[in-house]
Amino acid sequence: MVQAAGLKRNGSHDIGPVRHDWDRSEAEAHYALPFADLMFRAQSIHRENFDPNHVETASLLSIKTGGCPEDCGYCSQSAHYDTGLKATKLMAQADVVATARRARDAGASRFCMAAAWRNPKDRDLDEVCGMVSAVKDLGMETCATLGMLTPAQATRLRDAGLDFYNHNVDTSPEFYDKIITTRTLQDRVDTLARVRDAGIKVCCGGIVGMGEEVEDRLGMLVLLANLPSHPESVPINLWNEVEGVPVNDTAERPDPIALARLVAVARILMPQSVVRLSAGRQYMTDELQALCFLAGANSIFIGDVLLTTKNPQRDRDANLLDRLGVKSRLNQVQPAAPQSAHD
Ligand code: SAM
Ligand code: DTB
Ligand code: SF4
Repeated sequence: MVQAAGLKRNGSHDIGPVRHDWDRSEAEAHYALPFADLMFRAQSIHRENFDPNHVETASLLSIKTGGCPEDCGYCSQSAHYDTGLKATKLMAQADVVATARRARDAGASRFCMAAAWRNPKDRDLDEVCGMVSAVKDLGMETCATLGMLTPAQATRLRDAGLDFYNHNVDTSPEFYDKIITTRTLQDRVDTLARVRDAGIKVCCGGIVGMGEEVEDRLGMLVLLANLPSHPESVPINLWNEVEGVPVNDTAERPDPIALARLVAVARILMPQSVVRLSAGRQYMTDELQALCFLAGANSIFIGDVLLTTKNPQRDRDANLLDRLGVKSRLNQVQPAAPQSAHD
């Protein structure tokens, strides 16, 4: 068996440099460690790089919903499937800014604007750049996810004040073709390079629970960790059920312990990246979320909806973070009802 790099017999470890040459067998070796050793290693690395008692809070808005020409087999917004979702036009800037302000006042520090496009048309980008600048003026970090970008479009978004661009690899190279056929993994990697070259921070992760094997989940993490720079944000989505999409035929929700192990491996492979527990927290118990925070997750989406699917209610999140003694903007703006840590 491959030795999990840097782990000493007593469970302590040497924290090496940030690496971009991970082998899948190393990820597998970490994943297979006794749970206590894996969690200790991940938590130690987490503490070297982050405040272990802080969780970032981001908020999402679908600024253009549905009717998407891509065939992502998990997505409610693809025009290829009958999901019952009504397609809408691009929202007006004033409505987007009003939503961002409410999200900020409810405790979000980052606002992510998502559009169901294969790629933005230049006239749409004019509109989105206006939204980005206006949301930035609210004092929030800005993020957008609009599909594939040209270099010139990435530069325009940066000039408008975009801090992050979300574009996911979604799954392992081996499983990718079973889920999406209308754009290749290489197309995605090319967009990520354009975003990076424009000086925008990268948010890139994927989905688990679509019927992939553990090796695919680890393959996805290795793919992310071996990009020329680690994404600053790594969203790990648990597939949120959607009627009418092909993933329904293969989906299998991961064992909760497997999910905590995966988060720990993400933390070890990408020690300085913010790891976000993204979609699918609605299916997670408080205890599993706590384990994932221990494993190194340090960001969540807040708000009752993500784009088209459900997210835990704000009060539940505020209460959970409060019971864990986690500091976040969520607790600062409206503290959860007091509850003893010993209840
Ligand atoms: N259309 C753009 C794109 O695909 O790049 C941006 C929006 S898309 C909804 C962003 C990401 O959300 C996807 O890449 C996928 O990882 C995630 N996602 C979409 N539907 C999901 C679902 N039902 N459950 C979990 N994650 C999902
Ligand atoms: C990401 O990785 N997760 C977010 C964000 N990037 C854009 C999207 C989750 C979407 C969940 C399905 C939905 O609500 O439609
Ligand atoms: Fe379109 Fe994005 Fe959904 Fe794929 S994930 S169908 S690109 S909105």
